Amino acid sequence: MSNRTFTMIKPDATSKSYTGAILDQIIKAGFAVKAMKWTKLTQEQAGEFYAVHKERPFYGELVEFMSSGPIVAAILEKDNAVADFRTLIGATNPAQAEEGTIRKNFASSVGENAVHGSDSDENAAIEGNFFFSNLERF
Ligand code: FUP
Repeated sequence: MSNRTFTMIKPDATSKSYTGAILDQIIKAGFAVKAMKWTKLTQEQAGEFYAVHKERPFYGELVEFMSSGPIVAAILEKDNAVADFRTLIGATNPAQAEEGTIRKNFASSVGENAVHGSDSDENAAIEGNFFFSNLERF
């Protein structure tokens, strides 16, 4: 069990000005911000980030969407961070997400689902390293 996870607030949520409300919910749930940036992925960067989904039918749409506007990338710390953050954000499809979860509150569809959360300690480390150098973590 590691105490860090990685998240992105996705372009659908930043464009609807949900960034502050989502960060508020994350912090109130007990996560501490260890690194954070407001940035925009190129198509190439989005393709690389989601390379594990390359063969999936939604890959092209996913890359297009994730490079369509600004995102907030962050490394978060809490005991049991990966699992607890997945609980906080809810199911991939917001229609199936539990009441009160971030995706239930802010997402509109399975593609445009407001936030990303790492699915394992290993991927949390890989994804955090994709965005942040050691000089950008406190
Ligand atoms: P999650 O771990 O909940 O973010 O979900 P997945 O790893 O299964 O999917 C990664 C991203 O691919 C999702 F956030 C949105 C996108 N996706 C689709 O667009 N359509 C699908 O049917 C499944 C996922």
